[in-house]
Parts: sequence; C-alpha cells; structure tokens
Amino acid sequence: MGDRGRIDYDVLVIGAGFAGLHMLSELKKAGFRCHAYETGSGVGGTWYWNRYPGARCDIESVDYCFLHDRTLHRDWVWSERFAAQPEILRYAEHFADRAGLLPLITFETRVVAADFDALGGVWSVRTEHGDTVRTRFLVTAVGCMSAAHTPEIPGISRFRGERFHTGRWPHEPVDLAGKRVGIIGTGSSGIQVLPEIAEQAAEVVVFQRTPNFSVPAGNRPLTEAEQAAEPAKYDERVALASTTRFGHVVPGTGKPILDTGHGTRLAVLEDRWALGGTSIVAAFTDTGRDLEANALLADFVRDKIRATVTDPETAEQLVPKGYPIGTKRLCVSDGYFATFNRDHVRLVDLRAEPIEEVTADGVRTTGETFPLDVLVFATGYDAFTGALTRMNITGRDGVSLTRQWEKGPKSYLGLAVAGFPNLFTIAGPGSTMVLSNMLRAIEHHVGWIRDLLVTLRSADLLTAEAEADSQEDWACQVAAAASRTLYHHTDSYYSGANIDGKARVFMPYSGGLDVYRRICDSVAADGYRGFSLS
Ligand code: N01
Repeated sequence: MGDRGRIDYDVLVIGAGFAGLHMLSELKKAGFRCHAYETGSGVGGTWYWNRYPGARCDIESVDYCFLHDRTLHRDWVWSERFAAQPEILRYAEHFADRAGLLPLITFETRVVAADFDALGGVWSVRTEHGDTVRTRFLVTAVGCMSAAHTPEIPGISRFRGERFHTGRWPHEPVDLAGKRVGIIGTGSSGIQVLPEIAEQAAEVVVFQRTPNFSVPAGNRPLTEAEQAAEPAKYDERVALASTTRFGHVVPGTGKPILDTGHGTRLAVLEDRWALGGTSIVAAFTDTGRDLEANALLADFVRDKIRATVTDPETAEQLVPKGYPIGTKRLCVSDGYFATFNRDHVRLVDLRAEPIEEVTADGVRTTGETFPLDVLVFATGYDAFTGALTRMNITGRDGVSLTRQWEKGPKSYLGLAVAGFPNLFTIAGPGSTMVLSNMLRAIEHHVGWIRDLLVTLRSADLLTAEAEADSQEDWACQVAAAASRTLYHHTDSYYSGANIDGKARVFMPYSGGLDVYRRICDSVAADGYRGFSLS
C-alpha cells in the first residue's frame, strides 16, 4: 500500500487568517484531525500582511468581528469606530490563542502544490520546504486579496531606492522622514496610506491612473457608553447577519433618490457625509441599480472633492468621471483629498502622462522625471483567484485549476469546484466575498463546510464533489445577479480587469449575503443538492 494508504489529516486548511482560524477552530471542536499551513510567521492573514501606515478597516469594528461565540463578542472591547490594523491583528491573535489553535498551525510554510489522488480519494499537498502531507479534505482559506500585484513597469528592477507593496509592508517601522516618496495606485490602500506618508515624508508624488470615489471615515474613539452597550446588541447583530444583504445593517431612508426632493436629498447626503463610512451608498434604494439615481449621488461626492481641494486643476484631476459610484470599491479615508492641499504633495495624472519607465533614481513619465527615494506600490491584487491559481492545484484526471479557470472561474456556490473532489474554497469566486461583510461570509462558509463534513462522516461517506451542471447553473446565477447591478459599467478587479490577460468575468455573487445564505441552506436541506456524495 505504501504512501498511498497514509492519511495524515482528515482536513488540511491552507491559510491562518480569519477564515482559516475559524475553520480550524470548528474542525477541532467537531473532532476532526486537522492542521493548517500559513505562509506568514503569525496568524491574521490580511491583517498580518497589510501593515502599511493608515491601514484600517472600512467596516465598523463592532460589525467586523466574529458573532458565532457570545463570550468572545462580550469580552472583546474595540477602541475605535473603525479599528486600525494592529488592533484587528491582536483580535485575530486573541481568537487563535483562546481556541488553542497555535499548535495546529505550521507557520512560514507556503503550499506550492496540491494534487488529488483519485484512487485513494486523498489530496497530496506539498509545501515550499519539500514536505508532502496527505489529507482527505482540503480547505482553502487563502483570502480574496492576498496575491499582491505589482505591475510590470519597464525598469522597475533598476530602482535603487526602497520599494514596498502595501500588502507586503515590512514588520519593522519604515523611516520616511526627509524622503521623497512616490505612491503608485489610488484604490483603498493608496487612499489610506497617503495622508500618513504625507505626515512623514519630505515630498510625496501620487501617480494616479483612475481617480476614485472616497468618503470620509469619520473615525473616532468609541465612548465608554458605546462599549458598554455592545454586549446587549449581540442578539440583534446575530439576527441581522442572516437577514441583511451585507451581513450587518446599513440604515437607509428606504426611499429612491429619484423620488426625493432636492432639499431633502441634499440634507440626507450631507448627514451621511458628516457621519462618515460607506453608509452614504445605502442612503437611498436606487443609487446601486439606476444610472440616473447613481449620478445624483456621484455628483454630490464630486462637489465635495472640488470643495476640498484648493487647486482647481488638481481637484478636477481627482474627480472620478465616466463610471458609477460604488462600482469600484468605495474608498474610505479621513483626509485623503485634503492632503493634496499640502505643499509637498503632488498629483500626477497618468492618463495625461503615462509612466514610461522606472529609472535607478525615480519614475519617468511622458511629461517629466520624478526623483524618488522610496516607491510604494498600492497597486492591488490578483483578486479572488490569484492565491488559488498560483498554488498549482490539480484535481481529478490531473486537471489543473489554473487551466480550468483560464476563461474565468466557475464554482458551485463559491465553495466547491467540479472536478476537484473534497476541495472547499472559503470565500471562493462565486461567493459573496467582498460584496458583504467578510467576517459574516466567513462564518457562514465555515459553518456550512463543517456541517457538510460532519454529514459525510455520520453517513460513512468519503467524498463530496460539485456536479458540473450545478456549477454551470451557479455561474449563470452569478452573472444574472451582476446584470441587475451597475457593476458591469466599470472595469475593476471584480471582473479581473486590473490584471493583463485575466479573463473578464464578474466574480463575486452580488445577490446579497441573505439570499446567498438561503440558497446554501436549501442546498444542504436537500441532501447537498448539486453535489455527488460517495
Ligand atoms: O487595490 P485596488 P487596493 N499603473 O486594486 C492602480 C481591500 N482593502 O489594494 O484603477 C498605475 O483597489 C489602480 O489603477 P486603476 C478593498 O476591498 C480594504 O487599493 O486600475 N496604476 C488602482 O488605483 C479594496 O478594494 C481596505 O486604473 C496602477 C490601484 O493601483 C481591495 O482591498 C484597505 C497600475 C489598485 O487599487 C484592494 O485595494 C485596503 C499601473 N500599472 C484594501 N496597476 C479597507 O479600507 C494598478 N494601478 C478595509
């Protein structure tokens, strides 16, 4: 029988961010032999890697935390309305510690290949250190935004200064005092990091390709009264997790903006602007699905940018045009636009003067050369699929996942892939992913996968595989849900448009976490309809 008969684990988890930690914890409680591999030297995933100055969540702390455990919720007290990276990382560490997970995780170990052995019905998983383990089930918890993307700009390797990607920020403090810093990219990361870098650096040049909509966070410390009131809100939050589109409540007027008079409309939007956070996009019911309605909201935000940035030319370059607000991830940052009023901060519009090359000493555009000591790449991720397709996963008959997804990823419910038995993908493409509160989505996916594994074990079954027809049907549902939104009006990482050569397919399920949960529940209640179990 040799190696074929060896099975090291019932379930191997890849990744020790929130998804991997919660999965591991549930598997441990359910009595499975389980283990996790993690590339980093600690837990936390996104919040382990994104240590750039200003990194902070854009969902309120009291919503961006686990709810499956009342005691955990009661005992953890958040300090700010929107928690900063170090506090969220501490929360992840606290979670891992409390659940006794550290002995179950091998750190600094990247998985470099996973092959399904159809004869044994077992996954063979190889690490960067050359070890191979065999596991009955494999669960990926590798994150939607973990495969950092640095564009191939000519000359990039010649740069003699320091180079950082926001998603791979060093653990040691980076001293930017007196330095000339270039930031490439103006998505959520670029927009968050700029005000902080501008505080330290002597000069900052922001290289912007697409202007982005950004709203103030309105961050502040939570009051003692707010902190004390939180445990009593637990039951309500749990209820909202399954009955709302995002997994938490984003209160709105319940009215269409198009049916709202100018004065009231303005008053509501001003109120939301002052409140801060993304609630402005939920203020009215039609701004996410009707272009005319969306334009009213977008114009409000454009006017705010013009009113904030004192140089009219810079302001106009910063104003997003040509795509609806909310169809790229809405950015949240206190002080982003105002930072351009500082004398040592300059905007370069790459649409007018594209980058020609990175030189040894800076960046040369078609218009000018910018001497720089530090280059910050806030250029995003090969989102949703990159971490999976970079891992060399092969399923039944040696079919490669990367090859299978060449024309765009297809999955069943975002949780499983036909041809890849016993592989489960937490927050995989086709799930609600970043279009909902990630922690709510993770709790749902983990619970659902755990229940399926327990069901298999109870029935003495060894294999679950998504059926190709169910997968096709789900891909149609993902596309149909997107077609009812405004997302398809915009090129973004949601559809793979940020990576050269990547298939253009809208990847997240945009029908809402509440609807998604009901679908997954009905699949389970129906004996895991769409899976073949054996
Ligand atoms: O990445 P992005 P991100 N030359 O892909 C530009 C989450 N997150 O790291 O738009 C010049 O959004 C690119 O330009 P364009 C959140 O889900 C959350 O900022 O493609 N520029 C864009 O401006 C977020 O959505 C928080 O034209 C180039 C930028 O780089 C997601 O992570 C904080 C370029 C990339 O923006 C990703 O955000 C941070 C090139 N060759 C992240 N290539 C919170 O607030 C790319 N760009 C919780």
